[in-house]
Amino acid sequence: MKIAVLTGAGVSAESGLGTFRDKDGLWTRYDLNEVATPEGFARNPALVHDFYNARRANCADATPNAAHMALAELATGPHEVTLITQNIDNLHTRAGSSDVIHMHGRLMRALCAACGARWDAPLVMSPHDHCPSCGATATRPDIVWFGEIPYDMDAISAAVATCDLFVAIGTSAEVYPAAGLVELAGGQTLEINLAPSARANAFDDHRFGPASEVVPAWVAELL
Ligand code: BV8
Repeated sequence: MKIAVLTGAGVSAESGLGTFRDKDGLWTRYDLNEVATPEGFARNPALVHDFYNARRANCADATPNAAHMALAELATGPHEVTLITQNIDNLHTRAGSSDVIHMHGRLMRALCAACGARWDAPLVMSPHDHCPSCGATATRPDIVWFGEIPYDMDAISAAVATCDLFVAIGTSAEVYPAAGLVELAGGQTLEINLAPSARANAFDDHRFGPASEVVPAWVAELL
């Protein structure tokens, strides 16, 4: 089968990386307008760098869990798997998945807002960092903030529209265009989550429970 998988923060929750909207989620502790919008970055780049420096440190200390490992194993079988993630952590790649589509960017990458150059981010970024290409001090985390266009939308739309099976794992389906991909899905649709998401009714099938338990069991069936 052609399988398109979309993951969200729930797949990394059991690796100790907080989700956004659950109890004590990131957006309950930080104002997303301050730390995850281009306007917030323009107002206070130091505040935004501190926010992502803390998440980069957490990510460096975290390890992939059984859900990440199972999705990497799924791609080694007979099925053609496209792995799309809303997550900015690198746990899918560290679990062995290749060609992961990071539609909202990557914590471990830096971007020059002046010339568009990209490079591996240092653990700690600051507003005084110079771009290694043009020298400007306009460096930012290579992350898609609210109001910005997600990355690789053409490849994502094509993979979802032509798949036999679309699976959303660990996402609340509150943020668009990611939450609308189920509408685009050409084949069967399955939601794997701790609890029904905001778009649960749009899916044909559902499996509820912790990703580290439900995803390996589902992958074992497919393999
Ligand atoms: C854009 C990077 C134009 C930063 C992120 C239509 C309607 C309404 C609003 C809009 C709309 N279209 C656009 C908008 C505006 C906005 C939006 O959607 N706002 C929301 C808040 C209403 N969207 C945008 O601005 C997007 N850009 O639209 O540009 C455009 C339009 C069309 C086509 C092209 C361009 C840009 C959005 C990207 C913003 N950046 N992240 C950062 O990470 O700091 S979004 C961020 O939140 C995440 O990346 C993720 O994408 C998103 C949602 O989070 P989830 O991953 O779902 O996490 P959440 O905590 O919400 O849920 C966790 C789930 O896991 C829960 O369901 C829980 O039950 C479950 N769970 C928990 N533990 C476990 C578990 N499941 C299994 N096992 C467990 N152990």
